[in-house]
Amino acid sequence: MPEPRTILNENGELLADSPLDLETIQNLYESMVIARTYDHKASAMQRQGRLATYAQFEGQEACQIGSVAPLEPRDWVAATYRDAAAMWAHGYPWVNLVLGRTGDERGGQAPEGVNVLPPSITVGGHMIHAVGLAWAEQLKGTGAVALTLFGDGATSEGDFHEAMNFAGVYTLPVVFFCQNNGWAISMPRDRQTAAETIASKGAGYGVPGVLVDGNDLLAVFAATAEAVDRARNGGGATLIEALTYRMGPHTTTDDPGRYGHTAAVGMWAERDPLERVRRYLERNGRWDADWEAGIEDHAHEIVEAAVAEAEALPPLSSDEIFEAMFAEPTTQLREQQRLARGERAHD
Ligand SMILES: Cc1ncc(C[n+]2csc(CCOP(=O)(O)OP(=O)(O)O)c2C)c(N)n1
Repeated sequence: MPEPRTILNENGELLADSPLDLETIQNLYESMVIARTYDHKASAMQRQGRLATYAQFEGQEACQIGSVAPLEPRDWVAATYRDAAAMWAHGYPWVNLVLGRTGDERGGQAPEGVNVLPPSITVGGHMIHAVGLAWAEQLKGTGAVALTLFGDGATSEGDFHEAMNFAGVYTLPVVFFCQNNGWAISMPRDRQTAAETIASKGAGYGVPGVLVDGNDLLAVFAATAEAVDRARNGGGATLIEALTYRMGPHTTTDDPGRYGHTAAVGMWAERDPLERVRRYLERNGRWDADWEAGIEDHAHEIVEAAVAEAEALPPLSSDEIFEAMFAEPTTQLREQQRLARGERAHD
């Protein structure tokens, strides 16, 4: 197994030059703290019956915050049910993410100008969308790129092949970011593919593959920044495999104690992506307990405000539910809407 690219080791020491200055790292650390605060809050809300099924991302914060950080607002993010932090980091409001988990259709609508697709529940389907967006941007000559995040399990879907192949042939400005978190529900990574690494699959499509330490914010940032730069400058797609671990269950409906997931949690806890950055900042005189307490308070304020806003919204009427999906509702939806109103489906 080749060694993944690492810049910041577990003790918070640099193994190579940092791609970012200390102030930017402080800001990204704060984003990771906000993301984790949201993750804990959402899990608790699900337990209280205030959210439907929730997919935790604890342990994957460096992947999600670090990969989005090199993007410009004009770039696109197409991600999954587990990628709330990445979506938020590119402008998708927490309030929409909360709403989405209550089944409220308004959660799936990004505000105007926020180039983030709603989360894909269909494993792998959104990679195709990212390629379509990248193709459109290429045809328009805008210089915008698309970043798509997905799991190790998604690489076994036909969509992965189609997306990678098309992106390779058309030299599209897209970055494929695989968060290899060890599991696809109960399916371990070694049952997912016989390939030594997922990154190596890029070769079959003429797309460079990069293996990176997914719990290292700086390595994730550097690898993605290089891939984004390449894509923007006409060099085409890159496949990044970020090695990380899903610290919690697959979702709040999963019991990870029933398969081999839990044994590795302790080892991965020592590689916590936040702790690593915290140590680095402390070594460089940029972290102390007061500063931490301040950003944690701020994180709670942000998350609680989003929850309060989402829960204060009057629910959609049954009529509005039918309007939420398409600009022009389909004939079937119109029919269902008429039925819900108590009208006859057909005249
Ligand atoms: C097309 C499709 N098949 C199956 C499922 C059921 N399912 C939901 S999540 C999941 C595992 C996905 O694993 P991975 O891609 O590694 O992402 P992770 O959940 O680990 O982030 C499966 C099989 C689905 N949502 N969509």
